[in-house]
Amino acid sequence: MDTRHDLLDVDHLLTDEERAIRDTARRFAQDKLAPHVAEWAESGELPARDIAKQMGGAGLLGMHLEGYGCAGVGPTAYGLASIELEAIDSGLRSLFSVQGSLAMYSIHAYGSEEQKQQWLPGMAAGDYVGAFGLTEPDHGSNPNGMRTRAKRDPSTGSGQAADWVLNGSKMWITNGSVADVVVVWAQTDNGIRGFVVPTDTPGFSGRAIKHKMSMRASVTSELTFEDMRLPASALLPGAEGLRGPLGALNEARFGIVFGTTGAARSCLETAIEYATTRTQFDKPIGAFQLTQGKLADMSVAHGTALLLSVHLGRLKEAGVLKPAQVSAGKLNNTRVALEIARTARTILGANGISGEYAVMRHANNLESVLTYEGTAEIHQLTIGRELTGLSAFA
Ligand code: TGC
Ligand code: FAD
Repeated sequence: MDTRHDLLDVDHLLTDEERAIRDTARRFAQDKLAPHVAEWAESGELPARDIAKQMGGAGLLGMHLEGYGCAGVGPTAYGLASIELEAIDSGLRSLFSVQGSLAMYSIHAYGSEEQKQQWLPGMAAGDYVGAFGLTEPDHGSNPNGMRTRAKRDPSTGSGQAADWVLNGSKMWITNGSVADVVVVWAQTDNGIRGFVVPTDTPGFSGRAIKHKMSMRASVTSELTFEDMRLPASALLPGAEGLRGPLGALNEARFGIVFGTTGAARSCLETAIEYATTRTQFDKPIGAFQLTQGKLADMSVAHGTALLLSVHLGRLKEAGVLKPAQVSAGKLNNTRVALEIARTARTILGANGISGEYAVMRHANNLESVLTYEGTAEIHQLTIGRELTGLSAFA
């Protein structure tokens, strides 16, 4: 156990199998992603399809799902893999989360047997890239108001289930413009429903959003659907209402609880290394009490965030994890990671803003993580509702 990276010995709480999965994910992340990530972030160009293929080959995509080519590992092991990816870059963990926990989970949990057979093995292998379209330009925190609409087409021949016609747009969709398949949430005459949409369907278009100052090593897109005809079999039969997308979000938010501690760990490691090698006033800056105070606070905050993650992992394994507890983990650990990244930035002085170190990239990414998968305020309100029984959303 290395107290520099795990002060509280959270490693002690893991099983041998979980440590082995964590070590495999770490090797993959260090060997295949770390050498290239600064260049991807600098250029704003991510070879997402190639990376998905590599993640699939390493058994990471949909690793927490059972069957259909997925490994079926436990929640904590899945969380540990999220940490190793986010220690490299939140954008790479996003690719993994959206594929496994949003797109694949939705098909796995709500799909027909035919949909599962058609998509999941290829998505697990990384041959197909998936995306999840909930947010719209005018509806982010309140997806209930979404305008994307799926209507039954009355002209469909008699005796067969009616086709659907999809119109609308989605915004800020991770993997969207490089995806093979998007799980799209839309209003129907019977409330919000999910559709499995192959991106080669006529009427689909995707555009990558440029000029991002955060999540530069991630593909983020605007998607448009114009009179897209989908067969009746595109509907996810098992999801009705907002419960469908929120159930998938619960899975992805759980991964973020762990993942953000990876970004925090990376910043802490960099800050310790820098503080022990950078000299000012004839001393390593790590010998100044103010620097040690920062490092101590960062390490305690990282350790307690990691402990919280493993605790929530154990609750999930026991089948008793509540959405408000996931909100508590996402809210706390994202804030903690952002604070650690900002403090690490100060320890590195001017070097803190350089792309040669990862801390500013992590800090900028974590600003997105604070907003996506439910903003910090939405998670505060979710916890507030749990505590008071009163909804303050609207
Ligand atoms: P509300 O009445 O609370 O719930 C509607 C129905 O959903 C059920 N439910 C949940 N089910 C599973 N997990 C959860 N976490 C759930 N939360 C609620 C609930 O039981 C209810 O079911 P039923 O059967 O009774 O109808 O809904 P509301 O309208 O009050 O809205 C609540 C609110 C504001 C919290 C919700 O709209 C929300 O979470 N908004 C935030 C939207 C959001 O998170 N968007 C994320 C888009 S995807 C993304 O950001 C991907 S980023 C890329 C990456 O992951 O890396
Ligand atoms: P808004 O909802 O407009 O919120 C703006 C501000 O108002 C926030 O501070 C918010 O907390 C606050 N606010 C809103 N309502 C309330 C309230 N009731 N009480 C108090 N404060 C409130 N979405 C997807 O569907 N799929 C994806 O793959 C995806 N990937 C993303 C990737 C990135 C890099 C980013 C940045 C976003 C992504 N999103 C994705 C969208 C993300 O989920 C939304 O940005 C998020 O849900 C917030 O929506 P909004 O940006 O429209 O903000």
